[in-house]
Amino acid sequence: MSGDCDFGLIGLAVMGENLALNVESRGYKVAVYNRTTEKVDDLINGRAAGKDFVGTHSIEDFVKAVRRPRKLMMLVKAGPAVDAIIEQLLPHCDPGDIIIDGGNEYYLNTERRVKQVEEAGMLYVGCGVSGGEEGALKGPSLMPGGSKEAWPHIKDLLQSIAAKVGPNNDIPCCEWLGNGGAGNYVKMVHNGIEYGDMQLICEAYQLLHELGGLDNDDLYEVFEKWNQGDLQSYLIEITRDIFSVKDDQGGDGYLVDKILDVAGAKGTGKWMSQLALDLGVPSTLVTTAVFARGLSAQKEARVRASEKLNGPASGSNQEMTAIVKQLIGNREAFVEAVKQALYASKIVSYAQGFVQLQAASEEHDWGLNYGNCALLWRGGCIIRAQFLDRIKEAFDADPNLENLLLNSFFENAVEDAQESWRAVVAAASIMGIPVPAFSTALNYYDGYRMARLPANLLQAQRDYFGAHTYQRVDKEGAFHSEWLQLRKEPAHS
Ligand code: NBP
Repeated sequence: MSGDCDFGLIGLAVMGENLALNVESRGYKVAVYNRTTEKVDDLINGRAAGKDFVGTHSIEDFVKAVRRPRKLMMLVKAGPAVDAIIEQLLPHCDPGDIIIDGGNEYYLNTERRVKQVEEAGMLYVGCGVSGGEEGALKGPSLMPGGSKEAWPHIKDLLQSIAAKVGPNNDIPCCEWLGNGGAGNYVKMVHNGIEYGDMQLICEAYQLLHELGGLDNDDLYEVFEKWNQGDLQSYLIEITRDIFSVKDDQGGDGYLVDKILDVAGAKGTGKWMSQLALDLGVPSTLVTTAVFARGLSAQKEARVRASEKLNGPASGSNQEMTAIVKQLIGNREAFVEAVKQALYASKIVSYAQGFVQLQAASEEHDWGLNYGNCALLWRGGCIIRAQFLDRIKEAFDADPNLENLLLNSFFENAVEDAQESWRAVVAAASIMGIPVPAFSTALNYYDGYRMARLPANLLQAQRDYFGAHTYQRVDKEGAFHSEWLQLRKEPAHS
C-alpha cells in the first residue's frame, strides 16, 4: 500500500526541516518523520501549517505515506544513525524504492550501503548537501551519487530544489556525479576546500590587522572591495559582514574581537587530508588548514609558550626590515599585495582539490565530470564563488586537464600575483606572523613547477640505510649501491 506523497523526509533537525519546506514549496507533497516525534508535530503545527505535508509517527506509516517508487531522504547525524534507519526502512520498502542520505557521510559508508540496499532490491543515493540552513530552505548545492538507476526518478525533484546559477538563473547546482560514494566524496572535497578558503581569509585578516594596522572598519571596506572582484564569494561576503557587527552581549566594540581564538571542526577536512595521504596526492592546503585549527585549539599551551618564546627582534636586520617597510609603506599597495597572495593561494587550493578528485575518481572508476563539480559549487554552497565559472570553463575546454595551474587563465593569474605573493610570505616570515596556508600554497607552486627536486638525495639516503633501491636518470631499472663501501672515509672516524 502506498500513499499520495511525492517525497518523504526523515530527520527534522535544522537541515531536514528546511529541506522538507523547500521540497513542498516546489509543488510536491511531503511526508515527514523524526525519531523524537514531538518534532513532527511541531513542524506540522508550526512552519508547515496549511502546507502540503503529512506528519507520521512511525517508520511504517512514513513509508506507507509515500507513492511508489518512493523517494525517501534521510537528513540525520551521519554514521550509525543512518545504518539504524536503513534497517528500519528496508522491511517496509518495495523493490525500486529509493533511499537518499543527505548527510555528511564518509564515502566508504555510502559505498557499503549502496551494495546493501541494492541487494535488498532497492536503490541508494548518497547526496552531499551544502548551504547550511538557508541553503536547505532556499536552494542548496546537491551532490548526488550511488545507484545510477535512481537518477531519472529523483532528477526533477532534486534539481527543482537546488540553487540556480547562470545568466538566466536556471542552471541547477545539482548533477549526477557517479556511482558508489562519488557524491559524498565530492561534498567532502568541497568541505576541505572550504577549510582552505577560511584559513586563507584568516591569514589575510591577521596580516592586514597586525602588519598593516587596519581596524575592523578598514577591514570591512577592504572585504567589501574584494567582494566586487576576482575574490567575489560567499565567504568573503560574510567576512565583510562580520567586521561590521558590534558586540551584542553588552560589551563595547566589535563582536569578532570578543570571540575566543579556538577553532572547532567536524571532521570532513580531516577525512580529505587522510584520503589525500592514502592516495599519495599533496593536498597541502586542506591539511595545513586542519592543523591550523588544531594549533588554535591548543590555546592554553600557546598562552604559556607566548610568555617564553621570542619572535624576531625588531630592527635586528636592516635589510630584512627594509623588505617589510617597502611592502607595508603604502597601505593601498599592501592591501593589494595581500589580495594577490590570497588569490594565488586560493587557485592552488582548488587545483589541489581537483587533483585529489581526479585521483579518487580514477581509483574508484567514478568517471567524475570536473566541470560539473565546479558548477555544483557555483551556487548554494559555502564555497560558492564567481571564480568557479573559470574552473568550469577550464574543464569544459579540457576534461582531462592535469592541473588547474596549467590552464592559461589560472597560469596567468598566478604569474601576475606571484611577486606580491612572495613578498607577503617573506614579510610575514620576517615579522614572525604565521601564514601556514599562504606559504604552503607557494611551496606547492614552487615544488610543482620544478622539473628536478632534491628527492635524488632522499632516494640515496633510503638506499643507503634500507637498500630500498633507486632509479637513474640515464638508465632503466632499479639500482642499489653499497654506499658504506663506496663512501669517502671520514677523517675523524
Ligand atoms: P544533526 O546532524 O544534528 O542530526 C540530528 C537529527 O538526527 C535529528 O533529527 C535526530 O533525531 C536524528 N538522529 C540521531 Br542524532 N540519531 C538518530 C537515530 N539513531 N535514529 C534516528 N534519528 C536519529 O542534524 P543537522 O544539523 O540537520 O544535519 C543533518 C545532516 O546534514 C548531518 O549529516 C550533517 O552533517 C549534514 N549537514 C549539516 C549542515 C548544517 O549546516 N547543519 C550542512 C550540511 C550538511 P532526534 O530529533 O530524535 O534526536
